[in-house]
Parts: sequence; C-alpha cells; structure tokens
Amino acid sequence: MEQTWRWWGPADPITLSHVRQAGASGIVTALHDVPTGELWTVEAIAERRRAVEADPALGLRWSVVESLPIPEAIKLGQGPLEPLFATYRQSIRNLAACGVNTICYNFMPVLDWTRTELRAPLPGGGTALRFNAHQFAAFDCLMLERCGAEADHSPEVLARGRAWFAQATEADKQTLVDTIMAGLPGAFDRYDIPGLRTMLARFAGIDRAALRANLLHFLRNVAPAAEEAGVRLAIHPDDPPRPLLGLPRVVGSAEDLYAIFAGCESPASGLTLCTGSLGAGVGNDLPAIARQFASRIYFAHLRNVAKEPDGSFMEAEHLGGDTDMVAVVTALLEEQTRRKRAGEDRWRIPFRPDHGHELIYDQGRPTHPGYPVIGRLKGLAELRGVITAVAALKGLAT
Ligand code: DNO
Repeated sequence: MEQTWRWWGPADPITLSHVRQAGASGIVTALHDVPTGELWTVEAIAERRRAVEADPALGLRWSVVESLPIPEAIKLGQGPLEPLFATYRQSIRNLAACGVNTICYNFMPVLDWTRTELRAPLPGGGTALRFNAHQFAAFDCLMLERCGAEADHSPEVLARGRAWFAQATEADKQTLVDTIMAGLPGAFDRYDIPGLRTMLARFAGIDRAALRANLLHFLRNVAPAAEEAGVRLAIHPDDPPRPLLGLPRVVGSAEDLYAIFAGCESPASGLTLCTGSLGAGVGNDLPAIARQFASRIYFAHLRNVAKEPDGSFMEAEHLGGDTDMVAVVTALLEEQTRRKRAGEDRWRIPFRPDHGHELIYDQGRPTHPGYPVIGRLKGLAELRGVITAVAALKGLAT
C-alpha cells in the first residue's frame, strides 16, 4: 500500500521534510485556493507538483487529489449544469496531463465532516475530535432554529441539549458554530447562522432520491472523461453517515455504495474507503464493505471511531475503536494481491492515516483540526506495522 500524507500546500506548517520523516512517500493535496467550480489550470497544477517534488532527496510524489470539490448547484441539480460538468472534466484532464490520476471528492451537501468538539480530552493530556449528539441537537433546534428539527433528535438527547444551551456562554455558542464549520477544507463556503439557513433553504426540496439522482447525473457526465484520461475518481463517504440539519446523505452505507456503482458502471468511478466516516454509521461492517467493494477502492482513509448509544462518537486511536482495522487492512492487501496477479499496473492502494489525536508537541501548534503531526505519525506507524505483519503472515503484496 502506498503510504501517503495529507499536505495542505506550501503554507502548511507541517513541511514536506516532516512528511518524509514520518515515512510517507505519497502526497495528498489540493489547490485549496481555487474557489469551488473554477478550473484547475495546468499551470497551477504543475506548480503544485513542482513544490511537492522540489527536493528529490525526499522522494515524494503527488499521488492523490483531495478534493476536487463539486459546486452545490450540481448537488442541487439546478441551473445550467453543463458548463460546470465541462469545467470539472477539464480539471480532470489537466490533472492527468500533469501525472496526477487519483481524485477524491465528496457529495455532502453544504457541510463537509461535522464535529462538535475539536479538543475533547484524552487520558494523559492529548485531545481528539468528537461529535456530541446533544450539542448538535442544541445547535440544530435552539441556535439554527430549524423548522421541524426537534423530530430529528431523541427526547433524551434534546433534553441534554437544552441543558447544555441553558448554561452555555455566547463564546461557547460561537465555538460550537466554528467547530461545526471547521470541516470545510477551503477558505470558501464557511457559513454563519443566517448563511447556513439560506443554504439549507436551497436544499429544502432535495430528498435522498433527488440527491442520489444528482450524484449519478454528475458521475455519468464526468466518469467517461476520467476513464479516457486514465483518472480514478474516489468518492468519499459522508461524515458522519446520517442526515444532518435535514440534509439528505447518500454515501453512507453498503446499500448507498451499491446504488452508486450500479448507477454508473464506469471503472473510473470508485471509492475512498474512509473507515472513520463509514465506521460512525451504526450497522456498517467495515471489513465486509471493504471486501464487497474491493475492486472499486482507489484510495483509503484509515482511522477509527468509538460510537456511543446516543449517536455521539469519539475519534479513537487508529487501531482502537469499533472497526477491526486488521481485518480491513487484510481485505485491502488481498485486493492488491488480486490486482497484481491480474497484471494491473496500478495495483497498489494509496492510503493515509486519517486524522490523529493531538499529542505531546502537537498541542498549541497551528495545524488543521484533525491533522496534527505526532498523532498522524503515530497512526501511520501503527498502520505500517499492521500492513507489514499481515502481508508477511499471509504472503500478500504490500
Ligand atoms: C476529513 C476529510 C474530508 C475529506 C473530504 C473529501 O478530514 O476526510 O474533509 O477530505 O470530505 O472530499
């Protein structure tokens, strides 16, 4: 498996030398400064590629784009979409022309990953990302005041949400808004409460079936161009994989994935197996999903979550939590071995340690939430150990 690392570009305080020291050889990055829907030009892509490869001694390559974001109009299925598809197709071709041929993207309306706490304490002083069902209920019902929101939360969770809200200061409430927005990776599309209400209103008529149809419409319009350019598209699951703020989610279960791949059979349409996102879904069996969709897995995000009965969850250690990571890694190594035996040249699956706890020297450093250096270095080292051991014991291709 190709060991990769998410790098936020030249301004990332975690440098390419740090990435090399952590042991990764592939870089996962994006042109975060290009607004969603605008073309990624060959010049801008080539410049980023040169930055990744600037020091040949590091031996790094740009292996995956994460993400090439999709305009909300495509998710809404509204307006003239053909120009948006054409721009997306051209960005794909431009990436291919620069030798970057795996693209991760997601189809989450309005929000990307959603948490309510960015620094939940761990024993010994580290911190982790966390989703508290009661705080999210307080946000939805009492701060956003979304019509009908009460019905989406259990009375027990709502009662705790009200109690939290009653004692929260204005600063606590602002922190909660900022935390819920923190998942949006670029500098764009961050909403305040009125902005969020406006966006939600635009999605009011879009149910699950409509969103799924819009996703398939997108795929049918871009996958053939990706296939022709030799590019693999890897859809990222919804995080968490459940409807939020009344917004439907369509990439959260084996059933969803089946519908996506049955609806667009192009081999260019594949999956980012994100064990943390899917793992937050009650009933998702990750090793089974990895086996069922093995041939479509073009990228993997490996991390773990510990779920709680009320819908809350905590980001766990990479090998801890609810998902059997050894079984997932085994399924990925088996798939690699199958591809290699079949003579495929791109048989190796890129993966990255997804998120990490803030540990030791991470604390107080200006990094992106979920992306500290030591926590990820630890996760990568643990995963590398599992890969090495499983491959050796079972005779599988690494
Ligand atoms: C969170 C990430 C997501 C992911 C996008 C992919 O840390 O896994 O932000 O990059 O959803 O499109």
